[in-house]
Amino acid sequence: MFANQLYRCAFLFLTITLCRFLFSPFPISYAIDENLILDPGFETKQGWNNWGGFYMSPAAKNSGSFAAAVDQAEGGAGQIIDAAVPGKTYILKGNGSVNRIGQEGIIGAECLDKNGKRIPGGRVTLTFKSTSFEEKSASFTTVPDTAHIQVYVYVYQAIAGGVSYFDDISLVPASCTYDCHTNNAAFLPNDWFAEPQAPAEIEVRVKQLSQMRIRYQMADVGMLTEWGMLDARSYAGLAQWLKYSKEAAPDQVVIAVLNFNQRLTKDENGNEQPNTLFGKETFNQNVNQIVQKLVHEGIFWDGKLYRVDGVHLDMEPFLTDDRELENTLRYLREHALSGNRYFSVAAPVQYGGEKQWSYEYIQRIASIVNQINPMVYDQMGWDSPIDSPYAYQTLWTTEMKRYSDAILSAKGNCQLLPIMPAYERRTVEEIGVVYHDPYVENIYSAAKGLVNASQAGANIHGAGIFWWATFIGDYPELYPRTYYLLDQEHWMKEWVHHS
Ligand SMILES: [Ca+2]
Repeated sequence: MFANQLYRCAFLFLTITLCRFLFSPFPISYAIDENLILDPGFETKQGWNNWGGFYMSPAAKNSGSFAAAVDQAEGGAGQIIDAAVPGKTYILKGNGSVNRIGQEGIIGAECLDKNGKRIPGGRVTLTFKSTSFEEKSASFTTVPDTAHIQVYVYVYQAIAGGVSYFDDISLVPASCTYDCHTNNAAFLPNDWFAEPQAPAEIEVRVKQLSQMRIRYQMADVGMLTEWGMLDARSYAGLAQWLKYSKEAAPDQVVIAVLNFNQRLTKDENGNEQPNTLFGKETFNQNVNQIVQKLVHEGIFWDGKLYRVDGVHLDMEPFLTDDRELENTLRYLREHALSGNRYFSVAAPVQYGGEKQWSYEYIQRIASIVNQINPMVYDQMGWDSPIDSPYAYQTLWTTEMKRYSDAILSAKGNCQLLPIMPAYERRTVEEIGVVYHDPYVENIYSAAKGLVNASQAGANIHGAGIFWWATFIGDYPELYPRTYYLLDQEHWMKEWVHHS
Protein backbone atom coordinates (compact mmCIF):
# COMPACT_ATOMS: atom_id res chain seq x y z
CA MET A 1 0.00 0.00 0.00
CA PHE A 2 2.72 2.40 1.06
CA ALA A 3 4.94 1.52 -1.88
CA ASN A 4 2.02 1.97 -4.23
CA GLN A 5 1.31 5.43 -2.82
CA LEU A 6 4.95 6.37 -3.07
CA TYR A 7 4.99 5.25 -6.70
CA ARG A 8 1.86 7.29 -7.48
CA CYS A 9 3.39 10.28 -5.79
CA ALA A 10 6.60 9.98 -7.75
CA PHE A 11 4.70 9.49 -10.97
CA LEU A 12 2.53 12.53 -10.34
CA PHE A 13 5.56 14.64 -9.53
CA LEU A 14 7.30 13.53 -12.70
CA THR A 15 4.21 14.30 -14.76
CA ILE A 16 3.89 17.77 -13.30
CA THR A 17 7.58 18.48 -13.83
CA LEU A 18 7.49 17.24 -17.40
CA CYS A 19 4.36 19.19 -18.21
CA ARG A 20 5.87 22.36 -16.87
CA PHE A 21 9.03 21.74 -18.82
CA LEU A 22 7.25 20.95 -22.06
CA PHE A 23 4.45 23.48 -22.00
CA SER A 24 5.78 26.45 -20.12
CA PRO A 25 6.21 29.26 -22.68
CA PHE A 26 9.25 30.55 -20.77
CA PRO A 27 12.08 28.67 -19.09
CA ILE A 28 11.36 28.10 -15.39
CA SER A 29 13.59 30.84 -14.15
CA TYR A 30 12.87 34.19 -12.63
CA ALA A 31 16.24 35.72 -13.46
CA ILE A 32 15.59 38.70 -15.69
CA ASP A 33 18.82 40.56 -16.30
CA GLU A 34 17.70 44.16 -16.10
CA ASN A 35 20.75 46.28 -15.48
CA LEU A 36 19.66 49.67 -14.11
CA ILE A 37 22.91 51.41 -15.04
CA LEU A 38 23.20 53.60 -18.12
CA ASP A 39 26.40 53.00 -20.11
CA PRO A 40 27.61 50.24 -17.77
CA GLY A 41 30.64 49.55 -20.01
CA PHE A 42 31.78 53.18 -20.36
CA GLU A 43 31.50 53.12 -24.13
CA THR A 44 29.17 56.09 -24.73
CA LYS A 45 29.85 58.51 -21.84
CA GLN A 46 26.10 58.72 -21.15
CA GLY A 47 24.79 59.01 -17.64
CA TRP A 48 28.05 59.42 -15.70
CA ASN A 49 28.57 62.65 -13.77
CA ASN A 50 32.26 63.54 -13.52
CA TRP A 51 33.36 64.30 -9.95
CA GLY A 52 36.98 64.91 -11.00
CA GLY A 53 39.83 62.96 -12.59
CA PHE A 54 37.39 60.76 -14.51
CA TYR A 55 37.74 59.90 -18.21
CA MET A 56 37.19 57.09 -20.67
CA SER A 57 40.41 55.24 -21.37
CA PRO A 58 41.28 52.71 -24.08
CA ALA A 59 44.45 51.81 -22.17
CA ALA A 60 42.94 49.11 -19.92
CA LYS A 61 39.49 47.71 -20.48
CA ASN A 62 37.50 44.66 -19.55
CA SER A 63 35.29 44.73 -22.63
CA GLY A 64 34.50 46.97 -25.61
CA SER A 65 36.85 49.84 -26.48
CA PHE A 66 36.99 51.78 -23.21
CA ALA A 67 36.96 51.53 -19.44
CA ALA A 68 36.48 54.32 -16.94
CA ALA A 69 39.72 55.72 -15.56
CA VAL A 70 40.16 57.79 -12.39
CA ASP A 71 43.56 59.32 -11.75
CA GLN A 72 43.10 61.69 -8.83
CA ALA A 73 42.39 61.44 -5.11
CA GLU A 74 38.74 61.92 -4.18
CA GLY A 75 37.91 61.69 -7.86
CA GLY A 76 35.38 59.58 -9.67
CA ALA A 77 31.94 59.63 -11.28
CA GLY A 78 28.41 58.72 -10.33
CA GLN A 79 24.91 58.27 -11.65
CA ILE A 80 21.59 58.23 -9.89
CA ILE A 81 18.99 55.52 -10.37
CA ASP A 82 15.49 56.78 -9.64
CA ALA A 83 12.35 55.00 -8.50
CA ALA A 84 14.05 52.94 -5.83
CA VAL A 85 12.05 51.68 -2.85
CA PRO A 86 13.09 50.61 0.65
CA GLY A 87 13.52 46.95 1.48
CA LYS A 88 14.44 45.75 -1.99
CA THR A 89 17.52 43.61 -2.59
CA TYR A 90 19.95 44.38 -5.42
CA ILE A 91 23.16 42.85 -6.70
CA LEU A 92 25.98 45.29 -7.46
CA LYS A 93 28.62 43.82 -9.73
CA GLY A 94 31.62 45.31 -11.49
CA ASN A 95 35.13 44.87 -12.85
CA GLY A 96 38.14 46.87 -11.78
CA SER A 97 41.91 47.07 -11.92
CA VAL A 98 44.77 49.48 -11.15
CA ASN A 99 47.91 50.39 -13.09
CA ARG A 100 50.27 50.02 -10.09
CA ILE A 101 50.30 48.10 -6.85
CA GLY A 102 49.28 50.40 -4.01
CA GLN A 103 46.56 52.15 -6.01
CA GLU A 104 42.93 51.38 -5.01
CA GLY A 105 39.59 51.96 -6.64
CA ILE A 106 36.07 51.30 -5.50
CA ILE A 107 32.70 50.71 -7.11
CA GLY A 108 29.91 51.66 -4.74
CA ALA A 109 26.16 51.98 -4.36
CA GLU A 110 24.52 54.27 -1.87
CA CYS A 111 20.88 54.70 -0.80
CA LEU A 112 19.60 58.28 -1.06
CA ASP A 113 16.39 59.72 0.36
CA LYS A 114 13.90 61.70 -1.74
CA ASN A 115 15.96 64.88 -1.26
CA GLY A 116 19.07 63.12 -2.55
CA LYS A 117 20.67 62.90 0.89
CA ARG A 118 22.75 59.88 1.84
CA ILE A 119 21.09 57.57 4.36
CA PRO A 120 23.36 56.17 7.11
CA GLY A 121 23.88 52.44 6.78
CA GLY A 122 22.80 52.41 3.13
CA ARG A 123 26.11 51.84 1.36
CA VAL A 124 27.90 48.90 -0.26
CA THR A 125 31.35 49.00 -1.89
CA LEU A 126 33.62 46.74 -3.94
CA THR A 127 37.38 47.41 -3.70
CA PHE A 128 39.87 46.76 -6.51
CA LYS A 129 43.68 46.76 -6.10
CA SER A 130 44.92 44.17 -8.59
CA THR A 131 46.78 45.12 -11.78
CA SER A 132 44.58 42.77 -13.81
CA PHE A 133 40.80 43.07 -14.05
CA GLU A 134 38.81 41.29 -11.38
CA GLU A 135 35.07 40.87 -11.12
CA LYS A 136 33.43 41.41 -7.73
CA SER A 137 29.84 41.53 -6.56
CA ALA A 138 27.80 42.12 -3.42
CA SER A 139 24.13 42.12 -2.60
CA PHE A 140 22.48 44.79 -0.49
CA THR A 141 19.00 45.71 0.64
CA THR A 142 17.81 49.30 0.45
CA VAL A 143 17.28 50.93 3.84
CA PRO A 144 14.11 52.77 5.04
CA ASP A 145 13.44 56.10 3.23
CA THR A 146 15.34 55.04 0.11
CA ALA A 147 14.06 56.89 -2.97
CA HIS A 148 17.14 56.75 -5.24
CA ILE A 149 20.33 54.74 -5.50
CA GLN A 150 23.61 56.39 -6.43
CA VAL A 151 26.11 54.13 -8.18
CA TYR A 152 29.67 55.39 -8.46
CA VAL A 153 33.31 54.70 -9.20
CA TYR A 154 35.74 56.38 -6.85
CA VAL A 155 39.33 56.75 -5.71
CA TYR A 156 39.94 57.88 -2.13
CA GLN A 157 43.71 58.15 -2.25
CA ALA A 158 45.83 58.02 -5.38
CA ILE A 159 49.49 57.07 -5.37
CA ALA A 160 51.87 59.03 -7.63
CA GLY A 161 50.97 58.22 -11.25
CA GLY A 162 48.26 55.86 -10.06
CA VAL A 163 45.16 55.17 -12.19
CA SER A 164 42.14 53.02 -11.28
CA TYR A 165 40.10 51.41 -14.06
CA PHE A 166 36.47 50.31 -13.95
CA ASP A 167 34.32 48.49 -16.48
CA ASP A 168 31.08 46.55 -16.93
CA ILE A 169 29.16 47.56 -13.86
CA SER A 170 25.68 46.29 -13.16
CA LEU A 171 22.99 46.95 -10.61
CA VAL A 172 20.24 44.36 -10.89
CA PRO A 173 17.25 43.67 -8.61
CA ALA A 174 17.93 40.35 -6.93
CA SER A 175 15.75 37.70 -8.46
CA CYS A 176 13.79 35.45 -6.23
CA THR A 177 13.29 31.83 -7.13
CA TYR A 178 11.57 30.33 -4.14
CA ASP A 179 10.28 31.84 -0.89
CA CYS A 180 9.86 35.39 -2.10
CA HIS A 181 6.89 36.51 0.01
CA THR A 182 6.85 35.10 3.52
CA ASN A 183 5.43 37.95 5.64
CA ASN A 184 1.86 36.78 5.31
CA ALA A 185 -1.22 36.82 7.49
CA ALA A 186 -4.09 34.39 8.01
CA PHE A 187 -7.45 35.36 9.48
CA LEU A 188 -8.31 32.57 11.88
CA PRO A 189 -11.82 31.72 13.13
CA ASN A 190 -13.08 32.62 16.58
CA ASP A 191 -13.95 29.02 17.47
CA TRP A 192 -10.20 28.21 17.65
CA PHE A 193 -9.89 30.67 20.55
CA ALA A 194 -13.32 30.64 22.18
CA GLU A 195 -12.53 27.38 23.94
CA PRO A 196 -9.33 25.44 24.60
CA GLN A 197 -8.21 23.24 21.70
CA ALA A 198 -6.26 20.00 22.05
CA PRO A 199 -2.49 20.64 21.99
CA ALA A 200 -2.04 18.18 19.12
CA GLU A 201 -4.72 19.99 17.13
CA ILE A 202 -3.04 23.35 17.72
CA GLU A 203 0.26 21.90 16.56
CA VAL A 204 -1.28 20.59 13.32
CA ARG A 205 -2.87 23.96 12.59
CA VAL A 206 0.31 25.90 13.29
CA LYS A 207 2.24 23.55 10.97
CA GLN A 208 -0.27 24.22 8.20
CA LEU A 209 0.25 27.95 8.71
CA SER A 210 4.02 27.47 8.43
CA GLN A 211 3.66 25.41 5.26
CA MET A 212 1.69 28.21 3.63
CA ARG A 213 4.30 30.75 4.80
CA ILE A 214 2.04 32.54 7.27
CA ARG A 215 3.79 34.72 9.82
CA TYR A 216 0.91 36.68 11.34
CA GLN A 217 -1.87 34.73 13.02
CA MET A 218 -4.87 37.07 13.05
CA ALA A 219 -6.77 35.52 15.94
CA ASP A 220 -10.45 36.51 16.07
CA VAL A 221 -11.06 36.97 19.80
CA GLY A 222 -14.64 38.16 19.43
CA MET A 223 -16.99 41.00 18.67
CA LEU A 224 -16.90 44.25 20.64
CA THR A 225 -20.14 45.59 22.09
CA GLU A 226 -21.51 49.01 21.23
CA TRP A 227 -19.57 50.34 24.22
CA GLY A 228 -16.32 48.74 23.13
CA MET A 229 -16.41 45.88 25.62
CA LEU A 230 -15.53 42.23 25.04
CA ASP A 231 -16.84 39.17 26.83
CA ALA A 232 -13.82 37.20 28.13
CA ARG A 233 -15.67 33.98 27.29
CA SER A 234 -15.11 34.68 23.60
CA TYR A 235 -11.37 34.08 24.05
CA ALA A 236 -11.41 31.41 26.76
CA GLY A 237 -9.08 29.20 24.69
CA LEU A 238 -6.59 31.91 23.70
CA ALA A 239 -4.05 31.34 26.50
CA GLN A 240 -3.77 27.65 25.69
CA TRP A 241 -3.48 28.45 21.99
CA LEU A 242 -0.64 30.90 22.78
CA LYS A 243 1.24 28.31 24.82
CA TYR A 244 1.18 25.54 22.20
CA SER A 245 1.41 27.77 19.17
CA LYS A 246 4.54 29.49 20.49
CA GLU A 247 6.08 26.11 21.29
CA ALA A 248 5.37 24.75 17.81
CA ALA A 249 6.29 27.92 15.86
CA PRO A 250 8.03 30.68 17.87
CA ASP A 251 8.40 32.74 14.68
CA GLN A 252 4.64 33.11 14.22
CA VAL A 253 3.19 36.27 15.70
CA VAL A 254 -0.23 36.12 17.38
CA ILE A 255 -2.36 39.23 16.80
CA ALA A 256 -5.69 39.57 18.60
CA VAL A 257 -8.37 40.69 16.14
CA LEU A 258 -11.01 42.96 17.69
CA ASN A 259 -14.10 43.11 15.50
CA PHE A 260 -16.78 45.78 15.63
CA ASN A 261 -19.81 45.94 13.35
CA GLN A 262 -21.84 48.79 14.84
CA ARG A 263 -20.09 51.82 13.38
CA LEU A 264 -23.56 52.57 12.01
CA THR A 265 -26.69 52.08 14.12
CA LYS A 266 -30.38 52.40 13.30
CA ASP A 267 -32.34 55.30 14.80
CA GLU A 268 -36.01 54.98 15.91
CA ASN A 269 -37.14 55.46 12.28
CA GLY A 270 -34.90 52.63 11.11
CA ASN A 271 -32.44 54.96 9.37
CA GLU A 272 -28.74 54.22 9.69
CA GLN A 273 -26.73 56.82 11.59
CA PRO A 274 -23.11 56.96 12.72
CA ASN A 275 -22.85 55.43 16.18
CA THR A 276 -22.36 58.35 18.57
CA LEU A 277 -20.56 56.24 21.19
CA PHE A 278 -17.83 55.20 18.76
CA GLY A 279 -14.45 56.88 19.13
CA LYS A 280 -15.52 58.71 22.29
CA GLU A 281 -13.63 58.66 25.60
CA THR A 282 -15.59 55.80 27.21
CA PHE A 283 -15.44 53.64 24.10
CA ASN A 284 -11.71 54.22 23.70
CA GLN A 285 -11.02 53.53 27.39
CA ASN A 286 -12.97 50.27 27.20
CA VAL A 287 -11.13 49.04 24.11
CA ASN A 288 -7.85 50.14 25.65
CA GLN A 289 -8.60 48.09 28.75
CA ILE A 290 -9.04 44.93 26.64
CA VAL A 291 -5.84 45.64 24.75
CA GLN A 292 -4.01 46.29 28.02
CA LYS A 293 -5.12 42.91 29.29
CA LEU A 294 -4.32 40.91 26.14
CA VAL A 295 -0.98 42.59 25.33
CA HIS A 296 0.44 43.51 28.76
CA GLU A 297 -1.27 41.90 31.75
CA GLY A 298 -1.79 38.57 30.01
CA ILE A 299 -4.41 35.90 30.38
CA PHE A 300 -4.19 33.00 32.81
CA TRP A 301 -4.10 29.36 31.92
CA ASP A 302 -2.75 26.53 34.06
CA GLY A 303 -1.04 28.89 36.51
CA LYS A 304 0.72 30.97 33.87
CA LEU A 305 0.12 34.24 32.03
CA TYR A 306 0.13 34.41 28.23
CA ARG A 307 0.19 37.52 26.06
CA VAL A 308 -0.56 38.27 22.43
CA ASP A 309 2.03 40.12 20.34
CA GLY A 310 -0.29 42.83 19.10
CA VAL A 311 -3.78 43.91 18.09
CA HIS A 312 -5.72 44.27 14.83
CA LEU A 313 -8.84 46.43 14.69
CA ASP A 314 -11.63 45.84 12.19
CA MET A 315 -14.26 48.54 12.71
CA GLU A 316 -17.15 48.27 10.26
CA PRO A 317 -18.89 49.53 8.28
CA PHE A 318 -16.31 52.05 7.10
CA LEU A 319 -17.16 55.74 6.93
CA THR A 320 -15.41 58.26 4.72
CA ASP A 321 -12.15 59.48 6.31
CA ASP A 322 -13.52 58.49 9.70
CA ARG A 323 -12.20 60.95 12.32
CA GLU A 324 -13.57 58.88 15.20
CA LEU A 325 -11.73 55.77 14.01
CA GLU A 326 -8.56 57.85 13.81
CA ASN A 327 -9.23 59.01 17.40
CA THR A 328 -9.58 55.46 18.64
CA LEU A 329 -6.39 54.31 16.89
CA ARG A 330 -4.48 57.30 18.23
CA TYR A 331 -5.81 56.72 21.74
CA LEU A 332 -4.65 53.09 21.72
CA ARG A 333 -1.26 54.11 20.31
CA GLU A 334 -0.82 56.64 23.10
CA HIS A 335 -1.91 54.17 25.77
CA ALA A 336 -1.84 50.36 25.75
CA LEU A 337 -0.13 50.08 22.35
CA SER A 338 2.59 52.63 22.97
CA GLY A 339 5.77 51.18 21.48
CA ASN A 340 4.01 48.04 20.21
CA ARG A 341 5.24 46.75 16.82
CA TYR A 342 2.11 44.83 15.86
CA PHE A 343 -0.73 47.30 15.68
CA SER A 344 -2.77 46.94 12.51
CA VAL A 345 -6.09 48.09 11.10
CA ALA A 346 -8.50 46.80 8.45
CA ALA A 347 -9.06 49.24 5.57
CA PRO A 348 -11.57 49.61 2.71
CA VAL A 349 -11.03 49.64 -1.06
CA GLN A 350 -13.30 50.95 -3.80
CA TYR A 351 -13.23 50.65 -7.56
CA GLY A 352 -14.63 54.13 -8.25
CA GLY A 353 -13.06 57.55 -8.00
CA GLU A 354 -14.71 58.29 -4.66
CA LYS A 355 -12.60 56.65 -1.94
CA GLN A 356 -13.68 56.02 1.64
CA TRP A 357 -10.06 56.41 2.69
CA SER A 358 -8.49 59.34 0.86
CA TYR A 359 -4.76 59.55 0.17
CA GLU A 360 -4.35 62.05 3.04
CA TYR A 361 -6.35 59.90 5.44
CA ILE A 362 -4.24 56.81 4.63
CA GLN A 363 -1.16 58.98 5.26
CA ARG A 364 -2.46 59.93 8.71
CA ILE A 365 -3.43 56.38 9.65
CA ALA A 366 -0.01 55.16 8.44
CA SER A 367 1.61 57.50 10.94
CA ILE A 368 -0.30 55.78 13.78
CA VAL A 369 -0.32 52.03 13.06
CA ASN A 370 2.36 49.54 12.02
CA GLN A 371 0.33 47.82 9.35
CA ILE A 372 -2.67 48.61 7.14
CA ASN A 373 -4.71 45.68 5.83
CA PRO A 374 -7.01 46.64 2.93
CA MET A 375 -9.83 44.14 2.45
CA VAL A 376 -9.82 43.75 -1.31
CA TYR A 377 -13.06 41.79 -1.81
CA ASP A 378 -16.87 41.97 -1.81
CA GLN A 379 -16.61 44.50 -4.63
CA MET A 380 -19.14 42.90 -6.99
CA GLY A 381 -22.83 43.44 -7.58
CA TRP A 382 -25.17 46.35 -8.30
CA ASP A 383 -23.48 48.35 -11.08
CA SER A 384 -19.97 47.31 -10.14
CA PRO A 385 -17.42 47.05 -12.96
CA ILE A 386 -15.75 44.26 -10.98
CA ASP A 387 -17.46 41.56 -13.04
CA SER A 388 -14.48 39.65 -14.44
CA PRO A 389 -11.25 38.19 -13.02
CA TYR A 390 -9.29 40.74 -15.04
CA ALA A 391 -11.25 43.72 -13.68
CA TYR A 392 -10.65 42.37 -10.19
CA GLN A 393 -6.93 41.99 -10.88
CA THR A 394 -6.77 45.62 -12.07
CA LEU A 395 -8.54 46.79 -8.91
CA TRP A 396 -5.77 45.14 -6.87
CA THR A 397 -3.05 46.85 -8.87
CA THR A 398 -4.51 50.37 -8.76
CA GLU A 399 -5.71 50.34 -5.16
CA MET A 400 -2.54 48.76 -3.75
CA LYS A 401 -0.39 51.24 -5.66
CA ARG A 402 -2.50 54.07 -4.21
CA TYR A 403 -2.25 52.70 -0.67
CA SER A 404 1.49 52.12 -1.02
CA ASP A 405 2.14 55.63 -2.34
CA ALA A 406 0.18 57.17 0.54
CA ILE A 407 1.91 54.99 3.13
CA LEU A 408 5.38 55.71 1.72
CA SER A 409 4.64 59.44 1.74
CA ALA A 410 3.91 59.20 5.48
CA LYS A 411 7.63 58.37 5.85
CA GLY A 412 7.08 56.06 8.80
CA ASN A 413 7.58 52.33 8.97
CA CYS A 414 3.98 51.37 8.30
CA GLN A 415 3.59 48.19 6.26
CA LEU A 416 1.02 47.39 3.59
CA LEU A 417 -0.46 43.92 3.84
CA PRO A 418 -3.68 43.54 1.80
CA ILE A 419 -6.07 40.63 2.26
CA MET A 420 -7.06 38.11 -0.42
CA PRO A 421 -10.39 36.26 -0.45
CA ALA A 422 -10.88 32.49 -0.11
CA TYR A 423 -14.51 31.83 0.73
CA GLU A 424 -17.76 30.83 -0.92
CA ARG A 425 -20.12 32.92 -3.07
CA ARG A 426 -21.98 35.60 -1.11
CA THR A 427 -25.37 37.05 -1.93
CA VAL A 428 -27.69 39.65 -0.43
CA GLU A 429 -30.54 37.21 0.14
CA GLU A 430 -33.56 39.54 -0.22
CA ILE A 431 -32.54 41.03 -3.56
CA GLY A 432 -30.36 38.24 -4.92
CA VAL A 433 -27.33 40.44 -5.62
CA VAL A 434 -24.04 38.53 -5.69
CA TYR A 435 -21.33 40.68 -4.08
CA HIS A 436 -18.65 38.00 -3.95
CA ASP A 437 -18.11 35.25 -6.49
CA PRO A 438 -14.90 33.19 -6.30
CA TYR A 439 -14.93 32.97 -10.10
CA VAL A 440 -14.07 36.70 -10.13
CA GLU A 441 -12.67 37.45 -6.68
CA ASN A 442 -10.08 34.79 -6.04
CA ILE A 443 -6.49 34.28 -4.90
CA TYR A 444 -5.17 33.84 -8.43
CA SER A 445 -6.41 37.22 -9.70
CA ALA A 446 -5.57 38.94 -6.41
CA ALA A 447 -1.98 37.67 -6.54
CA LYS A 448 -1.57 38.66 -10.19
CA GLY A 449 -2.82 42.17 -9.42
CA LEU A 450 -0.63 42.47 -6.33
CA VAL A 451 2.51 41.35 -8.16
CA ASN A 452 1.73 43.96 -10.85
CA ALA A 453 1.38 46.65 -8.17
CA SER A 454 4.70 45.58 -6.73
CA GLN A 455 6.36 45.76 -10.15
CA ALA A 456 4.88 49.24 -10.56
CA GLY A 457 6.80 50.30 -7.43
CA ALA A 458 4.33 49.52 -4.63
CA ASN A 459 6.01 48.43 -1.42
CA ILE A 460 4.15 45.32 -0.32
CA HIS A 461 5.07 43.74 3.01
CA GLY A 462 2.97 40.63 2.55
CA ALA A 463 -0.55 39.39 1.87
CA GLY A 464 -3.34 38.02 4.02
CA ILE A 465 -5.94 35.30 3.55
CA PHE A 466 -9.54 35.76 4.59
CA TRP A 467 -10.45 33.46 5.76
CA TRP A 468 -8.14 30.71 6.71
CA ALA A 469 -10.70 28.13 7.83
CA THR A 470 -12.21 27.77 4.35
CA PHE A 471 -8.88 28.14 2.54
CA ILE A 472 -7.23 25.29 4.45
CA GLY A 473 -10.34 23.06 4.41
CA ASP A 474 -11.05 23.17 8.11
CA TYR A 475 -14.79 22.50 7.79
CA PRO A 476 -15.00 19.14 6.04
CA GLU A 477 -18.62 18.85 7.14
CA LEU A 478 -19.46 21.88 4.96
CA TYR A 479 -17.44 21.03 1.86
CA PRO A 480 -14.73 18.57 0.82
CA ARG A 481 -11.19 19.26 1.99
CA THR A 482 -10.09 19.39 -1.64
CA TYR A 483 -12.43 22.28 -2.45
CA TYR A 484 -9.75 24.93 -1.96
CA LEU A 485 -6.73 22.99 -3.23
CA LEU A 486 -6.56 25.17 -6.32
CA ASP A 487 -6.54 28.34 -4.20
CA GLN A 488 -3.77 26.86 -2.06
CA GLU A 489 -1.77 26.09 -5.19
CA HIS A 490 -2.30 29.61 -6.54
CA TRP A 491 -1.36 31.13 -3.20
CA MET A 492 2.01 29.37 -3.24
CA LYS A 493 2.76 29.68 -6.95
CA GLU A 494 1.43 33.15 -7.77
CA TRP A 495 2.30 34.86 -4.49
CA VAL A 496 4.64 33.09 -2.05
CA HIS A 497 7.03 31.73 -4.67
CA HIS A 498 6.58 34.53 -7.18
CA SER A 499 9.33 37.10 -7.54
CA1 LIG B 1 34.04 48.86 -21.67
